Amino acid sequence: MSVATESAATTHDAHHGEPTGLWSWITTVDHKRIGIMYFLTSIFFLLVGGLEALLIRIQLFKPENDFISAELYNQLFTMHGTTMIFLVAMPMAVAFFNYVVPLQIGARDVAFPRLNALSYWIYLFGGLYLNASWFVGQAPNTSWVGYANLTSTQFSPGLNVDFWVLGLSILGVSSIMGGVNFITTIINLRAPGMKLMRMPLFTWMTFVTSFLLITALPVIAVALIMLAFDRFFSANFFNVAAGADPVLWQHLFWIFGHPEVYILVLPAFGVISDVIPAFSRKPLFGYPVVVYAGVLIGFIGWGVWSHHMFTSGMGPIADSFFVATTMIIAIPTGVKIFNWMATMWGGAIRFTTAMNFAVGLVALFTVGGLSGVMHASAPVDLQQHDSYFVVAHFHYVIVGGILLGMFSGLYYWFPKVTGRYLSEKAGAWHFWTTMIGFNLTFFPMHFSGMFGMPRRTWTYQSELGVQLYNQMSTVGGFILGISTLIMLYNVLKSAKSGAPAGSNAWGAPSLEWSIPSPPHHYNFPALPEVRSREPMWHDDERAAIEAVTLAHPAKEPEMPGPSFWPIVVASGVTATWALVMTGVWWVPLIGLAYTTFGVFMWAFEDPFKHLESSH
Ligand code: HEM
Ligand SMILES: [Cu+2]
Repeated sequence: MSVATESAATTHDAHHGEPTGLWSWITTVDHKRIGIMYFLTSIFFLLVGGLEALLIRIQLFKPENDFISAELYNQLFTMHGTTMIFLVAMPMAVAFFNYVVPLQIGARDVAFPRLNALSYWIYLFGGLYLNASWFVGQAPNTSWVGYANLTSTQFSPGLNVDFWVLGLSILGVSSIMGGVNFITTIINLRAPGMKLMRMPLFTWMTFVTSFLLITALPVIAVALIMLAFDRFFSANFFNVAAGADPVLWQHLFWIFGHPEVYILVLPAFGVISDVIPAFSRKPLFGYPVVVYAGVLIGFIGWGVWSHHMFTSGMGPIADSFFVATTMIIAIPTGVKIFNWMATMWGGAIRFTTAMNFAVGLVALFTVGGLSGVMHASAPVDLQQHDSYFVVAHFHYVIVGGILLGMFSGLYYWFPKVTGRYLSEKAGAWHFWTTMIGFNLTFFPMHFSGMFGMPRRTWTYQSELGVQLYNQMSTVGGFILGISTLIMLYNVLKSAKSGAPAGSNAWGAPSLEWSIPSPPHHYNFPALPEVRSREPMWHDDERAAIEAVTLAHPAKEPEMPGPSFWPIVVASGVTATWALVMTGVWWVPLIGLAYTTFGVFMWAFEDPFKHLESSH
């Protein structure tokens, strides 16, 4: 396709026919806008969780410090972990699902646009509710895994655990609905010729992750409801005095919790499986193997949960079984790492910031993977469990593996979203401060852990000899904080004044690069026909596709109208759970009635009705 047509298409006002203003965002059902809102909200919570981490790090800067109280410390690490997992890492991936997946498969939106909006608003309200606990001075304080029977009313009489149980219950609703939406979208809304085995890897990993979402989240939902019954209605699911087994909670939590780590990491793997080929100018090496490895991880992820419980006394048979499955799951993961490296091998590599973050992920995730295989061995884990060694391990996989993947995706897709590139110069600063800050924070934790520093402990004695390691971690933490500010600056500045990007900003192979940047609100004027895995890399196929995707339709495709009801129902769902807190059985029914009203109005609303806009 000629350059002239391309620039003509990109200078065309992409927002034509699309209302602007606050109300249009509140009522939007456009997957692209919802994706942007998910992203910005998750960045907000990243700042909150990061601030909590820095307070923790200040406290641990020197032995026997009393910068913050022990009680506040408990709240800080609990909210830090809970925030980073449920309000940052998961929704940031969902931001990319939202923005990118429909564009990659040639769809105009997700299968259920209003449900999609509902997922977002529940996420926002659930996150705000959880953090409202700070304002009454009773933030959750029993760690992000909330082990029984610390969470019983006997040991946690305050509102802290109530906020946690109810907040996570609210958030789970959002995730499960998101999973349903993306499974349906990917099965039903692919453009002609977009066979499953032609889908970009990011869409594939979204698909696998969505199945994990709809299967794993219900497990924790059940556990949370049982805990809520214990707390609010004096049930005895986890009450040892009444004959309960507190280890039951650990099983339920980790049957959810381990698949959860793959819910977190598979989307990041998907991102870099698209980014590495794009910047190596080579198709992904062993595409089917990477797909199957992802699917396999999804399955085996269900059989390893008790590696979190080696110290709970399960006995040698159970221990051996979970040692074996845990080592087995390292295989498909290792396979992916080799495929990424083989993709780069002999390629014409361009080290853009997106590519740097992708390669950084491969390096750091490998470190975290290796320390993971170390404590996959039960006797070794007896030494490492609940020490800072484990904190080092999971930050290498979570920050090194997940957050870096999200940043790679940010630099990669930002030109599609805004029509402008992020600054590569600020990007280089962001990347290198992240790498330096991250390794300085978390590598020394391997040592402080091995020398006996327990995790989730307010302070330590100088005799332990871990002060230097802790000081390194604290300095590194602040460098990491600065790197986040650099990213924020880059995003805000480049959104306004970054270099303009064409429809295919990087010369990348997949379908999202065939439409203008930013896309029209209807994405595709007509559906293109896909004939291969890298449609934009085959000249004749690309020409045929762009003839469709860059064309100006005589009449714009009709899109679902905006709706006010998702935000109403979301506030209702949140209020219903939150009102359980009152402990009076009929009070939540008020929230339920309000929710029911919203659901009815939603059901009878004409989905294609166009609200009068300010436009
Ligand atoms: C995306 C980024 C991050 C994620 C997903 C994340 C996740 C987590 C999780 C799940 C925990 C466990 C909480 C618990 O023990 O209940 C944790 C603990 C911790 N995190 Fe992070 N974290 C992130 C970034 C950071 C940063 C930037 C720092 C330091 C500057 C940090 C420092 C810590 C510390 C010190 C603990 C241990 C608290 C304790 O148990 O004493 N984290 N993190
Ligand atoms: Cu696990």
